[in-house]
Amino acid sequence: MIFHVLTIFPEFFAGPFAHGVVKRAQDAHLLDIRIHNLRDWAFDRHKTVDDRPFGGGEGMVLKPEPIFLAVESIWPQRTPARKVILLSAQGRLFTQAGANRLSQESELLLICGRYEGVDERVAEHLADEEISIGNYVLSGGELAAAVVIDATARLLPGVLGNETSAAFESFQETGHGRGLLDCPHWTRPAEFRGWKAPEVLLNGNHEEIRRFRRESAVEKTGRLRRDLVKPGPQGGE
Ligand code: 9D3
Repeated sequence: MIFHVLTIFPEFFAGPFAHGVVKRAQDAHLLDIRIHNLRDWAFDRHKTVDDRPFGGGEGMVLKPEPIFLAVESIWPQRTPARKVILLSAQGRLFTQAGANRLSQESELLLICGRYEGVDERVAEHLADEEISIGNYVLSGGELAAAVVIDATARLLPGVLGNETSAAFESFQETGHGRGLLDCPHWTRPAEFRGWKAPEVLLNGNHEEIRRFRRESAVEKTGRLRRDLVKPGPQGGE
């Protein structure tokens, strides 16, 4: 899978993709991440990519011209298989289902918003989708792009050893049932600073272990993620 990333901070991406699963996927040629500097498509003396918002107000807005030119030069032929995604705070919420869907694509171009936002003509006439990674304010789309790429890349066949996507379905949710958090985990030492790992996990009774894991997943989901158990008002923090 190929990811293009359009950004005014190309250096930002040296870190997030240089380690772990995403690094290995690139080394194995299962994943190719191409970073593009938006300023390469700004042709005035100062390589201007932003301007003041019409109607007044705080901050600056990314101009449409460099963004359209960049996408049209990265993809001179726009096919339905080449989807453009705008990362913005106003986008549709990115979820695991969204990662699954994107992992079926062969080539994506992610546009990272910055400043107060991006000229709306990009969302209306260039991007196929507008995505946000959560209900909090970031200072730009770069961290969001790294999140989307990480969550999507680890689903690609071969990346985690999930060779067939069918076999991987059962991998996605733990065996504890859909919509629950994963169960808590412990490792050695069996006792650390007086805190003991649950005895049941040490006794080798796999039926009991399965029941304990399911119950602890249900308990923790209810305590930390009531929203996954039942809808309704509940403060996040
Ligand atoms: C509430 C007025 N503005 C904040 C002072 C709106 C705003 C503009 C620009 C909020 C965020 C941003 C920059 N954020 C992104 O580009 C962004 C983002 C995010 O802020 N949250 C979650 N996902 C994303 S994806 C891109």
